[in-house]
Amino acid sequence: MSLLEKFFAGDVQALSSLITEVESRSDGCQAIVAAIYPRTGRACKLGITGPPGAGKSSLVDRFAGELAAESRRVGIIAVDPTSPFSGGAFLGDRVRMRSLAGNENVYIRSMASRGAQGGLSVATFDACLVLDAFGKDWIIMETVGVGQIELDVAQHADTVVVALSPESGDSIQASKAGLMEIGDVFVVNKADREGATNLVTQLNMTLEVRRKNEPWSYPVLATVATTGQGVAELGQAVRRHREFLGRHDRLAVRRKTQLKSQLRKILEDRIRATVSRRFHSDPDWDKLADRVYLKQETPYGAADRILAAWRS
Ligand SMILES: Nc1nc2c(ncn2[C@@H]2O[C@H](COP(=O)(O)OP(=O)(O)OP(=O)(O)O)[C@@H](O)[C@H]2O)c(=O)[nH]1
Ligand SMILES: [Mg+2]
Repeated sequence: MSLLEKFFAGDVQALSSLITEVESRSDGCQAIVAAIYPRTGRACKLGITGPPGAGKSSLVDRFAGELAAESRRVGIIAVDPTSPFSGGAFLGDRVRMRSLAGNENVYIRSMASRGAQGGLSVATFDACLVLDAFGKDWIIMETVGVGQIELDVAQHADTVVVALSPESGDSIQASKAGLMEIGDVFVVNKADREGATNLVTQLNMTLEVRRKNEPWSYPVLATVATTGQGVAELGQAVRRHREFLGRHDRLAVRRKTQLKSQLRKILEDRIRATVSRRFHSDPDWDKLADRVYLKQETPYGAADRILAAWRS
């Protein structure tokens, strides 16, 4: 049986291998996506992001556990900003989802962002396609809300949950990182700690403008991931957002916007690859550099000529 046949037969090893392929951006990537693409689009995609240590993994652990108990099949991608490329199903320290270990309805995969640059966003998108085609009902992506790449990944989701905690000025961090703009549902986790009620109030105030201008309620929930308090309500809020998207075609609009940005990234990747390939192999570059050095041409003029030569 070929790898793809095994994959379609539900083989988890094959699932892992395909994700490894798309993560490495190997030449086989394109063929994989072509083979699975018609079977994608069914899964609910949830992104969860927030400052380091807010309790994202603990929340995912609980939420995914509830879904799995309802016989929902769940795929989790944890984007780990610290660990080097692992290539396998290695789980970084940041993925604390102990209760899910061994749960046959749940597949957890860690993807490293260090060294991946812009490719990570494209790779995670493809990894979601793989999980979707495998038959996962829910795909959950956890990212630390620190940089543009992580925000891009979170925005592949149909619903974005922003998780904060009352510690270390999380609300300030959230607005700096642009998290307030990308969230659909907000969570103040560690509600057992001092300052949680304050943070809920602050968030509600910040969200007032968005609530006025848009037809969604942008709920703010308090949770204690370690005990599970509030996690059922979080699940309800996520489902309500899903229903909201289902009305008036909003889900399709959102996904098309995501596809446009995916297309753009693929094009940028390809153009970057073309430039670096030609830069190393094209002898004309040396001649051009000579001309520019001798003031026979400006760098811009040379660049224009190169582009024109490529086009023809
Ligand atoms: N007191 C308290 N501690 C919590 C709560 N939720 C999580 N924690 C603890 O906070 C720490 C971080 O939790 P994680 O779930 O790993 O947080 P995270 O946001 O996934 O962390 P990173 O992925 O490293 O950014 C762990 O020690 C948890 O046990 C909570 O509601 N209350
Ligand atoms: Mg985590």
